[in-house]
Amino acid sequence: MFESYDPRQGKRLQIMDETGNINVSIKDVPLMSDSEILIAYQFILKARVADEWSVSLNRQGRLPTYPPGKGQEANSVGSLMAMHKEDWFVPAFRELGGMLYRGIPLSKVYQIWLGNERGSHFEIEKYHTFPISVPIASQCLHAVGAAYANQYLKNNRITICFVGDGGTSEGDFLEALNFAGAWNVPVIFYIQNNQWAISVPRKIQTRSTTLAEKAFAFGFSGIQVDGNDVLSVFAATKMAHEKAQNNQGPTLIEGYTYRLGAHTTADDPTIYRKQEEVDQWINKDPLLRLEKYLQKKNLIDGLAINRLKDEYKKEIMQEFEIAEQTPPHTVEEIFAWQFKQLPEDLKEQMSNLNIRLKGSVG
Ligand SMILES: Cc1ncc(C[n+]2csc(CCOP(=O)(O)OP(=O)(O)O)c2C)c(N)n1
Repeated sequence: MFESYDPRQGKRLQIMDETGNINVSIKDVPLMSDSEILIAYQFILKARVADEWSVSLNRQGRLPTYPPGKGQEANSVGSLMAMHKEDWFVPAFRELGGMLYRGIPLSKVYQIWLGNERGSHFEIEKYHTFPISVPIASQCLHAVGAAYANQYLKNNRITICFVGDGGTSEGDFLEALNFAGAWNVPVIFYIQNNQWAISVPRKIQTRSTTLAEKAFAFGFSGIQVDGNDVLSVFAATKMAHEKAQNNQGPTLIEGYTYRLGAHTTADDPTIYRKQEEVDQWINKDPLLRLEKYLQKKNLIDGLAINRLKDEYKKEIMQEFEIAEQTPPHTVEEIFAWQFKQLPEDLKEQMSNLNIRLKGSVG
C-alpha cells in the first residue's frame, strides 16, 4: 500500500489541503471520521494554547526554557491517534500534542523544562510513553530496543519513535534504522521535518531529496506526508501500524512541516530565516485548516472555540503551578529512573557528585 506514495517518485500524501478541503479521490488510505477530526482539533488546540502560554511564562521569568511546537502539532497528535493505547510512544522533545493525547499530565512536561528530573518519572506502564529525550536521536536506539523486546515477547505492541530532521544526520538514527531493518522489528520512525535544525536549514542537512527515501537503503518503506494535515499523518501511521502488526517490519514517515516559533525560547530565528518564509507556512497552519473544515460542517463555531481555549488555559496554569511547586530533585533522583539496578560506574558517579556538592556547600 505504500507503493502508491513512493517519495522517490516525488509523492507526498495530502488528504486535507490548506483550505480545509478533503481530496475525495484518495480512496486507498484509512480516513478519519468527523468525530476523530474533532478530537484531533481539540488536542492540537490544547497544545497550541499550552505552547503560547509557555512562551509567555518564559518571558515572565517563570519557565527557564521551552521548545515551541507551534505549527507542528498535527504530527504527534495524528500519529498517536492512529496507535493503540498499549503501543509504545518514544518522544523527542517537540511532541507536546501527542503527550497530551496520551493523557500525560502537563505538569510532568513543565517539570522537565523547569529543570526538574521528576518530569522524567511518571507511570510508564500506564502511559506506555518514554520520557522526553533531548540528546538528539538517542531515543531512536531505545525505540528499536523496545521494539525488539516486544517482538521477543510476541505481545503485538508497536513502537513509534519521533526525531527531527537534524536528528537524521546523527549516527544513532542511522544505526537505529539499520538494526530495525535487519531485525525486522515492529517500529515506526516519525521524522518531524520542520525544515530547520536550530539555524541549519533542511536543504544543507543532507543531499537526499527527501528524508523518507532514506528508509529504502535499510530495506523498508518510507513515506512523506503533509505533516500539517492531520488526516495524512493519521493515515500513514495507521498503514505503518498495520504493516508492523503483520510482521512486515518498520516504516519511516516524514512529516513535512514547519516550526513557526523559535527553536527554543533562547533562540532568535529572525537572524537566520526570512519572515516571508514564515508567512507562507502560516497559511498552511494545521489548526486553521481544521477549523475551516469543522466550521463548514457546523461541527464547531467561534463560541465553542473560545470556550475550549478558556478551559485549556485554566488547566494549563493549574498544571504549571503543580510543576512550579514541585520540590527540586535530589542527587539520587538524577540517577534513579533509568536503570532497574544502577550499574557500578553510575553508583560511583552519584557518590562523587554527592561528595562534590557537599564540598561546595561547606
Ligand atoms: C547529541 C546532541 N547534539 C546536539 C544537541 C544540541 N541540539 C539541541 S536541539 C538541536 C537541533 C535538533 O534539530 P532537529 O533534529 O531538526 O529537531 P528540532 O529541534 O528542529 O525539533 C541540537 C543540535 C543535542 N541536544 N544533542
